[in-house]
Amino acid sequence: MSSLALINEFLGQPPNASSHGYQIDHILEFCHWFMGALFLGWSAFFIFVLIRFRRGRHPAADHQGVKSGISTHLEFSVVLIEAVLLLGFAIPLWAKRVNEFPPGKEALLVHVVGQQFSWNFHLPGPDGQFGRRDVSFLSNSNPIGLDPNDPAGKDDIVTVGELHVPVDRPVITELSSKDVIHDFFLPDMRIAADAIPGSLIPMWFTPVKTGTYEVICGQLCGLGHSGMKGTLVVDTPTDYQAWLKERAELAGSQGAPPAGAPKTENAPPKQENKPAQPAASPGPQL
Ligand SMILES: [Cu+2]
Repeated sequence: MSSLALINEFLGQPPNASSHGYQIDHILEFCHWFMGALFLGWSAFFIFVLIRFRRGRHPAADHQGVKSGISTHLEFSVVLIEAVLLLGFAIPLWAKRVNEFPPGKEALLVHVVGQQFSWNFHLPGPDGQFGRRDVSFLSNSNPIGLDPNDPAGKDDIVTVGELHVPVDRPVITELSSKDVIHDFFLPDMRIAADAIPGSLIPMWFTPVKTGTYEVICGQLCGLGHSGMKGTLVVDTPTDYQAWLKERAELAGSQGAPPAGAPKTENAPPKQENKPAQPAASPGPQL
């Protein structure tokens, strides 16, 4: 089986680094070999037909068509195998991914906000609480629109392009987008889900290998789509805690979010001015 699995590697798939990924890999292996067999079979049949029904041998068209039942049996077999793949393997695996989320306490929850053309990551910080987000607070220095007046958001960690997670712990990413539809794709984790403006879409995986992995956008989202990449760093628990501490200190020293905050804090009576802010910010929706 391991030599059969080389087909995935041959086709450029990176090694799996998640707990469920081997199941995806088995389906992919089977599909690749099956498609390879079909390609050879149909190609051979095509060449046979070209020779067998060449003009030299059949100057007049035959309107009877095929009389043998072999082609029907072959086609039925292909449909049967595909139905077993879909109903027996693909749909149950997909159902497990979308129905069986790990318990909230066990998992690490991260907000992921896509935008043209980068990924923003939002972690709750030491207090474990996410600060409120609102589109009216969006600015270049506050890319996810954190409410500067919400105490829960003071220690929140916001990073652009790089997400750290601990190994062997389930991660739930809640996906959204500020502009168009993106797709948060982690090829090494064998998982992807769309980030859609106005929706919060949960996705989960458990990284089982430490390392640095690629985050890409899986939906053609504009001219800069090919550059919409990020990094997922899977740390040991100790390294992860050290990273959290470093980021929390950074967030504490800068105050979260850095900009946007003084404007609203200094002018509480001018609440009416708030709606003017979204017009200045590039992202219309969060
Ligand atoms: Cu994108």
